[in-house]
Amino acid sequence: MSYDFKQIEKKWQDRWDEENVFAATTDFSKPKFYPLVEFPYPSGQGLHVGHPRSYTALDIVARKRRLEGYNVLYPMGWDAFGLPTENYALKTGIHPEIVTAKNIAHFKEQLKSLGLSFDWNREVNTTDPSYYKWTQWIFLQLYKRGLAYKKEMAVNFCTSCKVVLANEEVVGGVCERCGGEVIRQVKSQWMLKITEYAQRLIDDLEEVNYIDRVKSSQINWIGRSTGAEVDFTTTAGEKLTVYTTRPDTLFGATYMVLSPEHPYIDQWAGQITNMPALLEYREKAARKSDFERTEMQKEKTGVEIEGVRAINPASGKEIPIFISDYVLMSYGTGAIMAVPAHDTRDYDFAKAFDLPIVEVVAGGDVEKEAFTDCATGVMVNSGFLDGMKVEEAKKAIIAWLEKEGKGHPKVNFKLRDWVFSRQRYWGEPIPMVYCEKCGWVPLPESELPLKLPEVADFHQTEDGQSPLAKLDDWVNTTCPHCGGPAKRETDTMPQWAGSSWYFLRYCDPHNDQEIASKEALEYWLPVDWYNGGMEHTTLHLLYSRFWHKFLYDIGVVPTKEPYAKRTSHGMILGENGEKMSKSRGNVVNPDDIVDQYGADTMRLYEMFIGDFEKAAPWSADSIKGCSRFLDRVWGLSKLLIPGEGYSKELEVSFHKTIKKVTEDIENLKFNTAIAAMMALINEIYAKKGITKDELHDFLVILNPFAPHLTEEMYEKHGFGLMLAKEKWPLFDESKCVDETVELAVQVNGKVRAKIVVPVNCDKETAIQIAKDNAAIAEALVGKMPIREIYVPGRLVNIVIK
Ligand code: ANZ
Ligand code: ZN
Repeated sequence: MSYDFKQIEKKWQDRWDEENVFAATTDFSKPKFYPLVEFPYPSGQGLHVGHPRSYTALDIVARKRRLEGYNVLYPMGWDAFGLPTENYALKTGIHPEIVTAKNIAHFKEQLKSLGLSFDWNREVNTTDPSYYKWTQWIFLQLYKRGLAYKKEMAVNFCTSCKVVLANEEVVGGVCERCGGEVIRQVKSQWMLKITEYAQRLIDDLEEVNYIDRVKSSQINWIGRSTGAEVDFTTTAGEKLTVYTTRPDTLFGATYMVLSPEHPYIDQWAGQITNMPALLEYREKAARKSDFERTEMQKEKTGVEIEGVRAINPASGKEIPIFISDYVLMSYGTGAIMAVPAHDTRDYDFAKAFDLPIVEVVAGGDVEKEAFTDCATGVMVNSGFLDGMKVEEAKKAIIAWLEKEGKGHPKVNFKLRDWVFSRQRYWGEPIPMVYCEKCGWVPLPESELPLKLPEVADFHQTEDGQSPLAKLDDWVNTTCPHCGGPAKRETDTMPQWAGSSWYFLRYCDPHNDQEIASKEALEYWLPVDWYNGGMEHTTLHLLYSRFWHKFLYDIGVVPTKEPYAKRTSHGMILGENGEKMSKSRGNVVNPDDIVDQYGADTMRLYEMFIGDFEKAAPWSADSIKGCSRFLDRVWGLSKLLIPGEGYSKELEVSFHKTIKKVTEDIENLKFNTAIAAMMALINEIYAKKGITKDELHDFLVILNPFAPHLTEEMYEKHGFGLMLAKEKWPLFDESKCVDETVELAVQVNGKVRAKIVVPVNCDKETAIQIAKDNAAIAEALVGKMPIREIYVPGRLVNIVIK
């Protein structure tokens, strides 16, 4: 029997809205729970089936915690600045603000149709000036403490679109939009000093409960390495400093390599005799991405610097210096000592340029390949290091370098400072002005928000500046410091800005004096449980942890870490097991599912689809199974029998199922929680009866998964005003074990053994347990059972010939 989900779901969504049922209260004496899901980018495509996987999961947790008596803040908002909307504006001329409002309205309607229990009173929108006022305010605080600075940086420039591209718009080295060639162009950019927080971003992971794969990808991204800086003298006079993780191999350094952008090349122009060749190579290297440049497999290229040589501080030997694109200016010192015997890239380069390869760690075969193993080798050809193991030699050489004043230990991080400028329109204006006399001057906080001005044309200028640069009236302003003429910054912030602190705003979203009140932040922080995609594990998670730590340092927030717990859901794939995409034609629209089966089925299905943390293919059959299950729940009304409490037959099953659902929800095992409820309903149907109390508790535990149907049945049976205000049922651990009974086992009517089985044991199981008994097994050897009799609670009789 099907139920009328269309009517029921609409009715309850309206009721929840009207009565503000899911609003977090400001009663800070209650225990709190703050679950968070990543707020979406309101794209033109609308919601996809991946969004509800995360949103429903934490909705289930949120709903359960409310029933357990917590004050729950489950908020939602819009991460609405960014490229797709801007690109749409470029194509159609429609203002991003209009498109954003329309997309948000659509998303919101879709989310509401899923019955998600968000507190809509706290909705935030990163493109709203009352919101980005605070994004700009945080930027000013960073600037005032020296954590925002301007720097010449290489950016991606599409030679055919003539625009500056974000890294994510460069796919496989070409422009994502036109496939045109992308080159690196140097521009002055705002940078944020996240590197200052690198060590703390690693250390404080100890304090939080992140799933392992998230934790380790944060650590890898930050990329801490330990080694030494070593000074080489040069025939040009200046010393050349390198960073190495293998100072033990110093005696094996047979040449050096500078990054093609290294400033020494220009500095040494007087001594260098092949400058044109070097500059030509530098020009070519500028066209490649860092990724291409450092690829292991790629053929090594370079040019020797003629006229200047270096001296190895350990061996005293004079060695050549090259430039090559496999050395990056952005890491270490932009220069390396090359040890071809023990580094693969140096090895390939030495082979290509016919350079000496000197083995300094014995144990490999350097005729064939670089020997990179540090654990087993022993030092050779290395003077006072000979005979030592690698780790020992590292210590000895660093001590020697320090004594000689030629080097010191050094820790480096792969993490780079955050390029914070975009030459784009649809972002937060950076609240800075440039004055010829005073330099960069921050806008006074009283002038925030600095609103994004209207423009007629969303294209960048010919020279790749933001469209804001065309607004002379807006650009030309007065210096807040000296009152003289000044120009506004025309770069805007990256999309990552607004999402770096949004969880703070939810705590007190209408506050126009501060980010949020101290009391609200004290009460709600940290976020108790944050779920989101693995694709946001590095950038978003790291950026928001960085901002949070900064805000902690300046006394704005009370916790060191923003999120106490971080989990991540697997992707939902198409029925064919491939990623859903328009081009594959396997995209499922959540609206269609809600329309055909209802939101409760959609929710239940997305939670039943498989292990929450793993990718799972869509399955139309499995949706039907979930829909049938809910029909059977609806049918329970017809099975009501008189009686109070749990019936004797179902008591253990109820306690067990409540325990399982209670615990599984907390452990992201939504699929097994649902399976347990499905098993319980089978038992109820088999028994053909359910008491009112049993029905009541069944509805409560199913409610977080299928909130509409359960509310309707709850009302229909007069249990109370609203299930959302109920109490989560408790289970009794001691009643979670099956009651057992002893059976006599006879063979041809004669008792041969006694066995213990569960009270409600079925025939098949009882016979199996009997046959597994040693005495019975022996009696049956070589015999043929012709009849098996089971009298529940009393005996099993096996008749043999
Ligand atoms: C000598 C050496 C010998 C190295 C050896 C390695 C093995 P991680 O672990 O990533 O920090 N390196 C240093 N700066 C570089 C740059 N700007 N561009 C490219 N490579 C650079 O790696 C540090 C190692 O990468 C350094 O240690 C250096 O090579 C190289 F048997 O120095 B090594
Ligand atoms: Zn000035």
